[in-house]
Amino acid sequence: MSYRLFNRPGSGGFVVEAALSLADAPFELQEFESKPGTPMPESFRATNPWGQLPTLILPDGTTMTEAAAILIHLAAAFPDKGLGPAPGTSAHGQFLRWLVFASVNLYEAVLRRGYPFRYTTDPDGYAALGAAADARFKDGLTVLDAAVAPGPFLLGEQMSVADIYLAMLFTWFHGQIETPHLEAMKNGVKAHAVVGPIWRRHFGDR
Ligand SMILES: N[C@@H](CCC(=O)N[C@@H](CS)C(=O)NCC(=O)O)C(=O)O
Repeated sequence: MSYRLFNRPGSGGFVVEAALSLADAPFELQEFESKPGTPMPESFRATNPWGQLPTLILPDGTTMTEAAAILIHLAAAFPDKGLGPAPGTSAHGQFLRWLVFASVNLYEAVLRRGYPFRYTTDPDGYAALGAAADARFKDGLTVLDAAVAPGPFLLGEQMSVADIYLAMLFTWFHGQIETPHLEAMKNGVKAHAVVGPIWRRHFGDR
């Protein structure tokens, strides 16, 4: 029985693809060609009523959405693969804390910039909304940089799927920022033997 992952190159399913690969889980990838930052076709709502990627169909046919939730699930489903710390430990508390922080603050800021028409009915407000989203994203990255210190990864020496998620979000930021710990963490993710090739397929040398 295999997982089925819906995504498109450069979109949030990158981290799910990386997690499935680290878990050695069999999966089938269904990739859309549309560009990140553009809405999915309405017909995709038959698969995910919220119309977003990543969408993961589990081997038993259950549908999962929300990248952070999928990562938490996969880490629990493959406890021997080192995707995340053991549930109940304080490291796991940090793992959950920063995954959720990044999901509700950083990912959401990316969406405010990319899909402003969902956040205001006033087209004249798009530019201001995007600028405020970028500022919020930058503030979030600054907070995360301190959380990752001293590194090299969020939880120390051991990379988890939270690092891959944070590195993906960090890469989506187009502004200028000094976040040396996030930079080092991202380089560690890119250098990983399994994750590196997947990264390059999605993000090239970014
Ligand atoms: N809250 C969702 C956000 C997912 C999301 O926004 N995905 C983007 C791709 S990176 C998407 O599907 N965009 C198309 C759309 O929103 O119509 C998550 O954390 O997984």
